[in-house]
Amino acid sequence: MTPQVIRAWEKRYGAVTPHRTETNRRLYSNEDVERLTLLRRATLLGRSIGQIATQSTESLRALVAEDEALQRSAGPESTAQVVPRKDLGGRVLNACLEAAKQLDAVTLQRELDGAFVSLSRPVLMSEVVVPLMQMLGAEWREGTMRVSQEHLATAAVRSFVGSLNGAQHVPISAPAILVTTPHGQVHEIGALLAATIAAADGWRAIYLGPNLPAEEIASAAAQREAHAVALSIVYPTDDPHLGAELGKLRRFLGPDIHIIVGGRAAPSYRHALDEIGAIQPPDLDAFVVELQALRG
Ligand code: B12
Repeated sequence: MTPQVIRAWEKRYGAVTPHRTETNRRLYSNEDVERLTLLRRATLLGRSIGQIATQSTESLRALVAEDEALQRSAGPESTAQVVPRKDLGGRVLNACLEAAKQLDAVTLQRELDGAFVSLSRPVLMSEVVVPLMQMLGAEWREGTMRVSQEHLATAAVRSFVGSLNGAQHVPISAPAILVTTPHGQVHEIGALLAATIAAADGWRAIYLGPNLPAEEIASAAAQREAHAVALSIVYPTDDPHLGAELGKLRRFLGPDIHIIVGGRAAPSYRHALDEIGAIQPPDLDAFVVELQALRG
């Protein structure tokens, strides 16, 4: 299970409630692990997570035992009929990775388009797009994927997520949010995802592309009367110029425009981000919560 799925099951369905350390890290008990395992097995057998997430561990054990017995008694022919609906995201993910390894952009695009039709937008993001990017990075790092394969997949995902942005109709009166990455930050998929999510939440999301100097972001914000600016910071974690760039951005924007910052490297710049009063949601689910609070 990916961390995204575990967190979504936790937040959206209350499947487990892990303890927290003083630094707010999650600590899963043996029972939490057992619950997640049982829930995973049950969803693979066709159960919907929403219907079973809060059942007691004991009744989950019984339910899984019953479902697995049923499946065994139906024989191997029946497995195809036990449609792992909830696991569609996982299947698409594997198919996308395989297509990337085959350098098959057509299949990759088709898988993403198919998932767009079958899955809700948050599930599509949290169970397919984000884990796909993370797995591409991991496989590249581990040497099981070539740079060309990763680049092909990134290009396909970039154009797919970009097309989702264009496809959303938002009233002209909706508050505007500019989305970009600051100067020196070239990884843009996080920003694109943030733009898609903001648009789905009813914002007029204006994606400016990556790697923009503070003055360009501020001038675009003035031109489009933006309520907020969202930035994605992914790599590197130690850019000596980024703190100053963020300070400039706050000065140019003035105090009233909200700055929201996410991305895997954002916590490395916490000090500078705190200084400019940036909202720092740890993930895209928390981003939605912040967006709703700002609108409210
Ligand atoms: C695609 C990719 C590239 C592409 C980017 C193309 C593009 N147009 O974006 C290219 C090929 C250019 C590239 C280049 C490099 N990359 Co690269 N890349 C990736 C990869 C595979 C995906 C990045 C991505 O889009 N992630 C998806 C986002 C959505 O995930 P995320 O950043 O974790 O964000 C999460 C949250 O933080 C949140 N979020 C993100 N943005 C925002 C914004 C807001 C407002 C909010 C609220 C939330 C939010 O959403 C996500 C889900 O929760 C990652 C692997 C990975 N694990 O991410 C490596 C990775 C980031 N790259 C890495 C490296 C090392 C490089 C290079 C140095 C490689 C090289 N030797 O040349 C260069 C650096 C280029 C540069 N000048 O900076 C490393 C960084 C390691 C580190 N120390 O941090 C990674 C992690 C790969 C790895 N496993 O080692 N890369």
